[in-house]
Amino acid sequence: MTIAYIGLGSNLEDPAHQIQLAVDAIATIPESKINTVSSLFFSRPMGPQDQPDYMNAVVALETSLAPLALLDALQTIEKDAGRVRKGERWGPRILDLDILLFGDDIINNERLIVPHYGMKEREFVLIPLFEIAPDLTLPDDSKLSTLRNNINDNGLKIHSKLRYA
Ligand code: PH2
Ligand code: MG
Ligand code: MG
Repeated sequence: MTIAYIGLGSNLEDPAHQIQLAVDAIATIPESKINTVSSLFFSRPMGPQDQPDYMNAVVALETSLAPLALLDALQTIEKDAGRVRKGERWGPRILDLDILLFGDDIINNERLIVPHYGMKEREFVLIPLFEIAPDLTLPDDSKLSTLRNNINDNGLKIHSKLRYA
């Protein structure tokens, strides 16, 4: 069993509802069990500013799936939520599910890069992750608590709690 941390984001079609539906869907992934779910956070868009604000959260999932099998499951959930991939970098999306960490694995292939390349610079990842795993150390030996203490919160705030089984 490995603990995978998954970042959830949405800024279209009732983002808070999309994130709750995504947590419900993640709970049905085979060979896996949700360990912890962060609060639901309101966040300002990174990237183009002419897009709606986001909701973000992080889920800790205990899984015996291989990383690419987990990625397949997450991409199926994104698709079922109605996500259409438009070219725009950092553009608006109904649902984004990113594998942030997969245990201490370092993964580099055409489909998947773990740890997530942007996670150390993103308050909407570090702060929810710190909420559920304050003692975490990343595969490069950096401490999450240090990263969290040095990040600007950019107006990030707790919106509500998420339900999970
Ligand atoms: N995701 C992006 C682009 N910008 N901004 C916020 N606040 N939250 C996100 O999850 C996010 C973003 C692309 O993945
Ligand atoms: Mg993303
Ligand atoms: Mg993504």
